[in-house]
Amino acid sequence: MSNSKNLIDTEQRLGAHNYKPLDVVLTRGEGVYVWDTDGKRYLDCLSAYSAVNQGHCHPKILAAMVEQAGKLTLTSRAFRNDQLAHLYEELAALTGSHKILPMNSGAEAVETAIKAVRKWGYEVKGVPEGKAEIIVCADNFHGRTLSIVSFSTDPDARTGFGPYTPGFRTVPFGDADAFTAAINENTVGALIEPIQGEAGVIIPQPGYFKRVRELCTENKVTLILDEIQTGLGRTGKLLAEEHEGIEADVTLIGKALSGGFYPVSAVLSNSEVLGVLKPGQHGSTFGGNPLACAVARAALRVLTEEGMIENAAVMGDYFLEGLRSIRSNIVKDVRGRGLMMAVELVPEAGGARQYCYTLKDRGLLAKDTHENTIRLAPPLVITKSQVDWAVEQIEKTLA
Ligand code: IF1
Repeated sequence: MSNSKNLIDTEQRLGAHNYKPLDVVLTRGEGVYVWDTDGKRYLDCLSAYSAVNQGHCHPKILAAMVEQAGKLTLTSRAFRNDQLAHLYEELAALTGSHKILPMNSGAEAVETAIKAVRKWGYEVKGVPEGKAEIIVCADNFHGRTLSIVSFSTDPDARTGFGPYTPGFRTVPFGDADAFTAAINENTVGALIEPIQGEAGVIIPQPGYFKRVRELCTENKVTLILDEIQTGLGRTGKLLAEEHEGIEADVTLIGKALSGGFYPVSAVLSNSEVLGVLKPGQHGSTFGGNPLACAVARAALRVLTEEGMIENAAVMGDYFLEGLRSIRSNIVKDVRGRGLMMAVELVPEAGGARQYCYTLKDRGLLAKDTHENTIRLAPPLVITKSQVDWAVEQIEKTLA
């Protein structure tokens, strides 16, 4: 029995079965490539759901991590550390945010934003205690906590986990009229993904976000954009909101904030919303720790210094063009922005998963979503010849 077979069997025997991964056991990564335990190389077109935008094991992020790990890893927020202020400054300069709250996972950033806008609603907007409402979109994905799954519309994510947290109102994604109708005097916030990832890379019609922005401003509703997946270069801009010509009141980032080395997330906002949180009202043992901050600083630096955002824009256009040129009677739709792309297959194709297995055999890793969609999101350091090679494998697989 091969080593990978043993590892898979052990995982199956001892691990909770809350995932059904592709049966490839990875042991090493560098740039756009990962290697399995048999030494086979793959082009990674998932990038850990956009957490490794900077490429696997980026040497500069690695060096920052190793250096900081040998100096100081964790102080808790009971004391200060000499990395957090620098991360704040660099994030503020990059994004124009006035206030920042560091957490770890993406879901924690989402929870933090929900707590802050509710409190802001009571203390600043004057909503009666316990009445705050937040507008969310159907087919959202914001994480796995109880409050977040309470407003999921995916039965797998939600069913069986009640009782559910109240205070959320669901509207169809991309429908500005429905959004308008959902606003009332108790609406404190709207939580939206600029592009819905898990739903299958769904990009709303031009003008939708402009209208949402106007409605939020007119009605004193805090616009929270979940850029945990779309942010930090993935779509060819630092933040996906830039494609829409708008600015959120609260922006959530995570995943690539550490280049995949460590869970680091952050809530970015104006002073008014995060300003309502006073000492003792929110926190985390690990949030803002010096190791996380040092890693995040390096991850942000390489993203900008090495031109990765521009590369994502150029290679994204090129990759999409390549995908659109594929002649196949099982392709229903090709869509994407920057290097966040999807190929949707016709239902008669029999599901995207089998094609992901064929792609794996050809040396390309991608993940199916929603039965019929292959999601493609390589690291932002991908080159033109690597895109050519990827398109060729996808073409051969779908032809
Ligand atoms: C899993 C999906 C992607 C996210 C957005 C918050 C979070 C995520 C927009 C929470 C997380 C994940 C988690 C991962 C699968 C992945 C995913 F398919 F489920 F939807 F990326 F597309 N907001 N996305 O995409 O961040 O707490 O996980 O750090 O296995 O659940 P987290």
